Amino acid sequence: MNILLISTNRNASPAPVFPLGACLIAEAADRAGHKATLLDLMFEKDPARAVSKALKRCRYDAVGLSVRNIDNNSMQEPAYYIGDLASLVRRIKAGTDAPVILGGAALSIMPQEILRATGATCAVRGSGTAVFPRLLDRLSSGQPLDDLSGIIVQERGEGTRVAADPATFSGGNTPDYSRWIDVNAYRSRLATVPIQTKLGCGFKCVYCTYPTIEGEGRFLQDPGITANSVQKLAMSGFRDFEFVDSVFNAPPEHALALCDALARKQLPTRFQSMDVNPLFLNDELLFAMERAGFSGMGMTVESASDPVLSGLRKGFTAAHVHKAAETVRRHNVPCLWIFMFGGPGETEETVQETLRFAEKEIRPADAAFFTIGIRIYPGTGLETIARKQGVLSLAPAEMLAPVFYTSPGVDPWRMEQQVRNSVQRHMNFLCADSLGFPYLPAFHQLGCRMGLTTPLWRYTRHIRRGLRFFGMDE
Ligand code: B12
Repeated sequence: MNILLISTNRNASPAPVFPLGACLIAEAADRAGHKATLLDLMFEKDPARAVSKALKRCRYDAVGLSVRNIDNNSMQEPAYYIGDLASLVRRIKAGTDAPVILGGAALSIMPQEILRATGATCAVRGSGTAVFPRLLDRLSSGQPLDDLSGIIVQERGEGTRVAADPATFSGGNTPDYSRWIDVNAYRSRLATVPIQTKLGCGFKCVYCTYPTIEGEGRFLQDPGITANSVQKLAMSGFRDFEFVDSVFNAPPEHALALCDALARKQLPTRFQSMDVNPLFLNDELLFAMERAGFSGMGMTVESASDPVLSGLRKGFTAAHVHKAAETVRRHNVPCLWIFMFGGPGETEETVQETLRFAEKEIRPADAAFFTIGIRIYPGTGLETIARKQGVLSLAPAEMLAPVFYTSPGVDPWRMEQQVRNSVQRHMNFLCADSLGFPYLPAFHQLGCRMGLTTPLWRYTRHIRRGLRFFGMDE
């Protein structure tokens, strides 16, 4: 079959992200004997026109859309992407009779709602590398779709989520990017190359969708295979890699083995992961990360206060957070501390406790990133808590446009003031809405031209001082 795949993500904040999922699906279709073309909308000036042009150029038998984001998870500056997606589907249907198939992380979270909002033919829930070729076979032979595992057809229930097929995962989890997308456009904006080293998440954080997207079981990629993939990409000029696993250092021995395998390769590369868990952080792992060439890590502690950590079911305590800060201070890997204010159990005192931690324990050269309010997704523990507390009354089907939780134990306005005061006084602190500020994409391009390397948050205090000098950082 002749397949058009469209990567619909146009969000360039904090940086454009390589469409890993879309490239993997294109390669899976290709391997199955179909002819796949990938249209990446990330840098298209007029995406609607680009789609119409593609549909006029060629006759396609199926159109697949990769949908990464529903929204931007920000209560302060919410962005919602499904409205644009619906317009895009309408435009595609006006230009072709081919079935429109949706897939991507967003579909794993709320498949029926997105199908209903867009009017697409069907959706794939979970990994598509094994399912998409099967779906194409059914389409080409005119067989029904709705009994195929992982496929959701409008208004016929939630469908089963398909776990990724380990066989497909271990064989082909780093696509040949240059074949599918404009890699230079990504690199010139300091985008990192995503690398997946495992699948699944066994943690029970109340707000999180990762177990829904990837499954609760765990499949670990052989570190030697990952290191070989990185080496291959390094040989074609890629330098900055980012591990996109749910949690990088769980299980810790897998992360350690991976760092050792990468260090042995002696590559001119830099690595990052935005999801490091304080529970499994120790000197041994940090030494290994230094040897492998880590240029940054995100420590997703969310809070430094026990009532909130327990309310969020993070599985660690404030003592672990403090210990992680001591460990980080003994090493050279730059660290972005990530906090989420307003979770179950949050009060004015717990906000103060977390801010005190950030102000005292985080090195000035490191950075802290604060979000306020937590996006509630259907099916999560947070949804149950919010309903019990009377914070949420919308039906699950109405939760596609973002809805946020803040603890009834704290006045949201007061909490925001507390956090903003701290950000005002500490130039290495960032709020979620700083990422939405209009200069960020330009900063990335400028940074790249100046020879700066990612992650740019390492320069937070310098950038903010510069902005403050020009009256642009209040
Ligand atoms: C790593 C990650 C990041 C990294 C990305 C680094 C990088 N270089 O890529 C960083 C930290 C930068 C990041 C940022 C953001 N992220 Co993020 N991120 C993730 C994470 C953990 C993994 C994504 C990934 O690469 N997965 C691996 C690839 C292979 O999987 P995949 O793309 O989903 O593709 C598979 C399937 O979906 C399917 N598939 C994909 N496309 C298609 C198409 C078709 C036709 C078919 C059939 C199947 C199919 O098959 C693929 C292969 O198995 C996910 C959560 C998760 N566990 O998925 C969140 C996630 C995608 N992020 C999310 C969000 C919201 C964001 C931000 C908006 C947050 C913010 N406020 O800054 C930004 C947006 C960035 C941007 N420019 O778009 C949400 C999106 C859902 C939502 N709520 O809207 C997720 C799901 C997390 C969540 N909160 O639930 N993110």
